[in-house]
Order: sequence, then structure tokens, then C-alpha cells
Amino acid sequence: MSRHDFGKEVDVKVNRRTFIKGCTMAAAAMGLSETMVPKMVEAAASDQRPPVVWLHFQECTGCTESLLRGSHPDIARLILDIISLDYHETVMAAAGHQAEKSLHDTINKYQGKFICVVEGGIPTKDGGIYCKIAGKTAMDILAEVAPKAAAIIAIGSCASFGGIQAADPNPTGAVGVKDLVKGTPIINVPGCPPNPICFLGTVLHYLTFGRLPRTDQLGRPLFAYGRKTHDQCERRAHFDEGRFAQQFGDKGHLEGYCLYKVGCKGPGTFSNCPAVRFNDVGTWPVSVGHGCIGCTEPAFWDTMSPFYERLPGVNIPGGDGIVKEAGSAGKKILGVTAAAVGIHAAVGIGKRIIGGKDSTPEDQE
Ligand code: FSX
Ligand code: SF4
Ligand code: F3S
Repeated sequence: MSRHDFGKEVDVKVNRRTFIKGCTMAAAAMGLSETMVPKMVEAAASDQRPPVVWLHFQECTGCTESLLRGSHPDIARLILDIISLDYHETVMAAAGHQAEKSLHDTINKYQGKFICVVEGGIPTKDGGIYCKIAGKTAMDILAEVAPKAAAIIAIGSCASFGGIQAADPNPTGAVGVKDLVKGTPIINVPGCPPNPICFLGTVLHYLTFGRLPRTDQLGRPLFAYGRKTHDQCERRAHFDEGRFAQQFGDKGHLEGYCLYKVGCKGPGTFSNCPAVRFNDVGTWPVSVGHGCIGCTEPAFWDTMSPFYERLPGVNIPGGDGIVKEAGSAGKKILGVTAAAVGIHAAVGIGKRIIGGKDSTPEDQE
């Protein structure tokens, strides 16, 4: 398998109109002026497509599935057109030793130039034996690839924060890339799975400006994760006026009222889901009647569950006041926060740190 072969196999070449449309969508999602679109198109259409090595660890492959097999083929084709996907276990034709050769050839030939995309969490317990590929642990593979990459994009909540594997009691000691890799710029594009437009915007920003976009303290691009889901939600007026669905299927639910009382975690979640929506049908969880479960937040499997109980600490208009503790959810949030502090401390001390220094948002400016 050589560079560009993926493009030929799945007929990814997009026409100029589609190309401009995709760049325009990404520019809008990034809050950039339309005047930036020609610059983005020029950068994305360059012959110097960045080689990409896509590593898969502990995950469900939903990130790749939503990216490549979504009902928005233009975005998938655009992504495949602007990057040179040199190694991706899910879609590459090569297998076994041939695939291994492709990985090593790419990271050595394009040292310091390729983008590494990581999908999935990395198990660290018991020497990392719970995820092995070609006889090597995910930790070893990351340790080999990460220092040679120009930048790392952690796609999905698993690669960003450990994801479902890291849910209490985290039996394999799963962590995100940032917990292990130091010295290489890293950006987190969380979501379970993330919206493809957030990944596309991150890649286009890198190609256009030569650096990763600005991030929040959790390493997430501000253009996508800079505002609360709740603050952009079309049901926000119902929240503000105290109109809530009390249970699924009741009159309030059928009327499209706010879903906070049936468990929506939008007030505690940062994402652009209400603004960019999913696929080509313009929907997102809340628009089809289900609350946000906070899938872009660290440890959301623990901190945001039970998914159908109220998020504590939210001042509810309409007389209910602040729910200080919603069933077991409040206790869990406190417990998990304390545990997370412990986990991060343990990772820093006990696990192998790849590279020399931490990659902070400031490093990437
Ligand atoms: Fe994780 Fe990606 Fe959730 Fe799955 O592979 S972010 S489990 S949707 O898809 O890594
Ligand atoms: Fe929308 Fe959920 Fe906020 Fe209600 S609680 S306004 S449904 S994000
Ligand atoms: Fe995830 Fe909530 Fe968006 S569950 S997909 S962050 S609406």
C-alpha cells in the first residue's frame, strides 16, 4: 500500500464545488470569515498533502465509522482528499507484515512531518497488555510513533480522555494520549463519536495556518468546544421559561420542551452539536428528543451518569431551585472528580511519559 492508494480505492476525489462547499462548512464551524475560504481551499488542494498515520487502540471504531460511513459522504471524501492516509488499520488493504512495513516506512520517511491520529484509549495497567497489535502494546506503539509526529490529533473521547474503557473501575488502566505523550503538540477532538466537522476543521486549520487551533484547558479546539451545548440549544427558551418534559412521552416531551429533567447534561457540556448538527439531515440528540449525555466531557461515563437523572448544581427557572444532588449522580460526580485527580497524579508518577515536556495549549500558539 503506497501513499494515495486509499483515494483510488474508494473514489475519494471530490470536484471543486464539493471541495469549496466542505471548506465553507468547516470555515463556518470554525467561526472564520468567508474570506478565509479561498486560503483554506488553496491549502487543502496543495499537492503537499500531509501523510497521516492513524492508530487504533481501545475503542469501538465509531469515530472512523461516523467519519467515513456517515450520511455525509462529501465530508468523508473531502477528508480523504486533503490528507494522505498512509496507515489506517480499518480501511487499508494491507495486513500483517505488509501493514507493519507501511507504518514504519511512513514514520521514518516523514519523520517530523506526518500527522498522527489516535483513536481509542491506551491501557496502562499490567504493562499495557490489554491492547496489543503485532505483538506490541498500544503504549509501545505510541511511544514509537508519537515523538516522530509533527502533531497528534486524538479523535474521540477514548483517545482524548480514556473513554468508556476508563469508566470506573477502569480495569485496564485506560488513559488518553495526553496522559502519556509529552513534547509533541496534541489536540483533543472528543465526542463519542465526535462530529466529523470538528475533525475536518482541525485538519483544515492545521493545513491553512501551519499549526493546531487554539484550545481550552482540556486541549479541545475552542472553535468547536468553546461554548456550552446548553447555551446554543434550540430548547433553551423552554428552559428559561420553566417548561420541561417531566418524563419521556409526556405532553411536555411531545411539545418539544426542555429535556433537563429527563437527564439532559447540556448545561454541563461543551460542544457545538446544536450549531453544526450531524450528518446531512440537520439533527442532533436533543432535536430528536433525547438529552445530551455529555459525551465530549472527560469521564462522562461516570460523571454524567445515570444518564436519565438530572445534572446537579443547575439553577432551574420555574421554581424547582437548584438540585444539589440528583440521586446517585451528584455523589458520583464528587467521587469521580476526586478519583480523576488521583488518576492523573498516578499517571504522571507511575506510567511511562513519552517525550520530554507537556503539551499545553500555550505550546501550540
Ligand atoms: Fe471511543 Fe471512537 Fe466512543 Fe467509539 O473509535 S469515542 S467508544 S463512539 O468510536 O473511540
Ligand atoms: Fe437544551 Fe438540554 Fe439545555 Fe434543555 S437542558 S435547553 S434540552 S441543552
Ligand atoms: Fe455528545 Fe451531547 Fe453532542 S451527547 S453528541 S455532546 S449533544
